[in-house]
Amino acid sequence: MTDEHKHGIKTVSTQTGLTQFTIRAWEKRYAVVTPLRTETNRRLYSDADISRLTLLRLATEAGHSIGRIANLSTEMLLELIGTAGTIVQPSEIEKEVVSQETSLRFYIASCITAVKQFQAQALESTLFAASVAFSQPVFLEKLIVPLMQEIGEQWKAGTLRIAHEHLATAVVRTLLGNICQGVDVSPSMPNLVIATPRGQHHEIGALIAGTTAAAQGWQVTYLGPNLPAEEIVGCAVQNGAKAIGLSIIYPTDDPHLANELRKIRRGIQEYVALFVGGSGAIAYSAVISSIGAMRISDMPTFRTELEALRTQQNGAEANVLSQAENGND
Ligand code: B12
Repeated sequence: MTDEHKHGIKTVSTQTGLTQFTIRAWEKRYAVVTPLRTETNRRLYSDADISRLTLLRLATEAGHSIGRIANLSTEMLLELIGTAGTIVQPSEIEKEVVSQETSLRFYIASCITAVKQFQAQALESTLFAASVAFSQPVFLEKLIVPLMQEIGEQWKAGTLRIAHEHLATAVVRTLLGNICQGVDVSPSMPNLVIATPRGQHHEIGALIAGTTAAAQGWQVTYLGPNLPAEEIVGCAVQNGAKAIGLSIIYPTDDPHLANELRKIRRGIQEYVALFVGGSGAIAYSAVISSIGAMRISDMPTFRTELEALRTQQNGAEANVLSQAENGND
């Protein structure tokens, strides 16, 4: 048995949206995936198997017969589904190089279709398949962000209802929360507290920042949206956090927010870094720079800053502590 093969058929059924009967039938007739077997003959599947089965479900739902597509590679399946229902012969597909953009467009379109039909499980399994198919930065920045933006645009235009947006947000929130908290991090790694300040209710950006930091090895404490300064500070102090990440999206003219940010800065040690990101942060640039916080405008910069902080941190903290000890003498 390998580490990759860890999912029982029940989990695979939930994740892919296929019944256990269909999974067994496709395996037997078409060998679409080959699960490992335990000593007691239970099937065990890998993440890649789940991704493949999800694509096969999407392709069959798009009208392709399983018998004709069962042997296609994952890339070919993506291309097939991207061709709006035309059955392309494998030999033709092989000639094509499937670009990442095509795959991303397909996944986003599949997600929007699932949202429009209120199919939470299909949305979940499509996103899960994408999270396996792409690297984490690509999954977060080129799929989740544009997907949420598209949902926002369609909501504004009236082609999606508030209920559609709520369903999508609930699924994305749970998925990112699981990824963020599920990363195996060494206890010796520094702690980062992530939240959105009081009055800020949009939390997906904060979750993306948390997930990004967790992937860099940080221990992330995700507190969720709309938190008073005292609560963020209380958590950061108790955890001995080395950094705090805040997300600001909307509103961009809150008269109380500057004071909340100042309270957070005053409540934490000087060596604790304060990062502020999100599309609305620019509106608070003046206060962000006046309190020595860092406004982050993209995720690559966040990754670079986190890495620099992680390597510098030990020395800086030791200095502050030794100064404090000298002062106490
Ligand atoms: C989901 C959603 C909601 C949900 C939020 C639920 C939740 N739990 O998060 C709910 C229903 C609550 C909501 C409510 C409202 N919303 Co809304 N919402 C959205 C939507 C569709 C998605 C938000 C989102 O997740 N975006 C995707 C994230 C991933 O992008 P991002 O936040 O910019 O983050 C990126 C970066 O900025 C960065 N980042 C973000 N935070 C941080 C933090 C750190 C530390 C770092 C390093 C980086 C970083 O990371 C991300 C990746 O690059 C957006 C559409 C959109 N374009 O975003 C509208 C949107 C933000 N909402 C909007 C509006 C108008 C509202 C309401 C006023 C609607 C209403 N009439 O009631 C209310 C306001 C609620 C309130 N009290 O504040 C507008 C805002 C327009 C504006 N800027 O002026 C938008 C843009 C929709 C639109 N097209 O009009 N909304």
